Amino acid sequence: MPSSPDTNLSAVLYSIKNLRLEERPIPQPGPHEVQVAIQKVGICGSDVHYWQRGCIGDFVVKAPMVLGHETSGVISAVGDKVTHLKQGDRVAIEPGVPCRRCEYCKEGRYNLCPHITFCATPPYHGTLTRYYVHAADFCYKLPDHVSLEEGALLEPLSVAVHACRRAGIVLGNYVLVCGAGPIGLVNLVSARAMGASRVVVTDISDDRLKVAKDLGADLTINVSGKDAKTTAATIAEFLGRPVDCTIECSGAETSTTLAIFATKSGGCVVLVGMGAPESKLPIMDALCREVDIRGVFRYVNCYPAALEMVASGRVNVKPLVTHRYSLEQTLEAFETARTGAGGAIKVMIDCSRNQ
Ligand code: NAD
Ligand code: 572
Ligand code: ZN
Repeated sequence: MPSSPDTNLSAVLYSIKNLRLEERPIPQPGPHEVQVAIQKVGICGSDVHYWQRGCIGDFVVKAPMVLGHETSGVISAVGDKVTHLKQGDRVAIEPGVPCRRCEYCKEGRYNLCPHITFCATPPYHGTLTRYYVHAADFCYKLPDHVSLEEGALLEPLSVAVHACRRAGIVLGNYVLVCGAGPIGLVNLVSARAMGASRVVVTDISDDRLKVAKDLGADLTINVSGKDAKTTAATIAEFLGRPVDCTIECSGAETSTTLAIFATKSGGCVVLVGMGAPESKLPIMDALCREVDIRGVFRYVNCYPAALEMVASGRVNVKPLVTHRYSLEQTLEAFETARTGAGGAIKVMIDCSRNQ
C-alpha cells in the first residue's frame, strides 16, 4: 500500500506526438468516490491514435489530457458515503461514468449516454497516473486470485462481452471473428465462453493469426488479397454451413463485406471495428437474406460478467499481455504499442511507485 502520497506522476498528451510525464495534483475523492492508487494500465489502440493524430473522429484533444482507460488499482482513500469498498481493496475501474439521468441511462443503455465521462476520451483525463479519483460504483473489487493485469484486461474483455451479447451468441453457435488484434482475440475467447462451438478468425497478419490459433480458433484465414465471396465459401465449406454470426473487429471495408457474405441468412453481423465514416457494402445481400447488422459502442453492464468469466477460469486473458513497462517508461511502451514490435498484442504499464 502506498503511504502519504505527495506526487502524482502522470502521462499527459499535450498535442500530436507530444506525450510527456509530469507531476500533477493528487485528486481527493468526493462522498461517492474513491481514490485509487493505479497499478496496471493497458495501452489501447485509441490511446495510440490520440497520441499520433490528436483526435478520433469528432473527439479532438484540445487541452492536455492524461491517457489510459484499461485500468486496475488499489483503493487508497474512500469518500464518506462509500460502503462497498475500503482502503487496500484491489479493483478494476470501468472507465465510463454516465449521467444516470438521461433516457438512455434510465433505459439501462448507459453506454449511449451523451453526457458520459470516459477516461481518456477528450476532454476527460485518463488513468495513466499514480492516483486517480473515480465513481465508487464503477469500481469492481477483484477476488484475491484475479491479478491486477487481469483486472485491467476486463476493459477490452467487456467490449467483447457486449459484442457477443449483441450478436446473440448461444450454445453451439458457429462464429466468425474478423481481425485478430486485442479486440478480435477477446471476442474469440468470449464467444467460446458464451457457447460458440466453432470459431473462425481472419486477419492479414500471420503472426496475429498464430496467436488466435493458440487461443483456440478452429480455423484461421489470412484474407490478404482474397476475394470476400471466395473466403465466405471457404468458411462455409470448413464448417459445413455458414456462420450464425460474425463479429467484425478490424474496421476494414473488405472485412465487413466478408462479414455479411459469411453470415447465414437470418444471422447477425456486429460491427466493433472502427473504419472509414462511410463505406460501400453489400447491404442488398444483407437485406435479401435478413442478415441483421448491429453496432457496438463500448459496453453496458458487462464488467460483472467479464470479471466472473476470468475469476471462474472460463476465459484466460493472460496470454494477451506481451510487453510490460513502468510509468516512467511510458514513451517506450507507446512506441512498442504503435509499431507492434516483438509481436506486441497488449502492452501493459505498471503505474505503481515501487515495482
Ligand atoms: P488492432 O488494430 O490491433 O487490430 C485490428 C486487426 O485487424 C489487426 O490485427 C489487423 O491486421 C487486422 N486487419 C486489418 N485488415 C483486415 C482485414 N481486411 N481482415 C481481417 N483483419 C484485418 O485493433 P484492436 O485494438 O484489436 O481494435 C480493433 C478495432 O476495434 C479498432 O478499429 C478499434 O477502434 C475498435 N474498437 C471499437 C470499440 C467499440 O466500442 N466499437 C471498442 C474498442 C475497440
Ligand atoms: O475501450 C473503449 C474503446 N472504444 C473505442 C476504441 C477503443 N477503445 N471506440 C472506438 C472509438 N469510439 S468513438 O466514439 N470515440 C473516440 C469516443 O469514435 C469509441 C469506441
Ligand atoms: Zn479501448
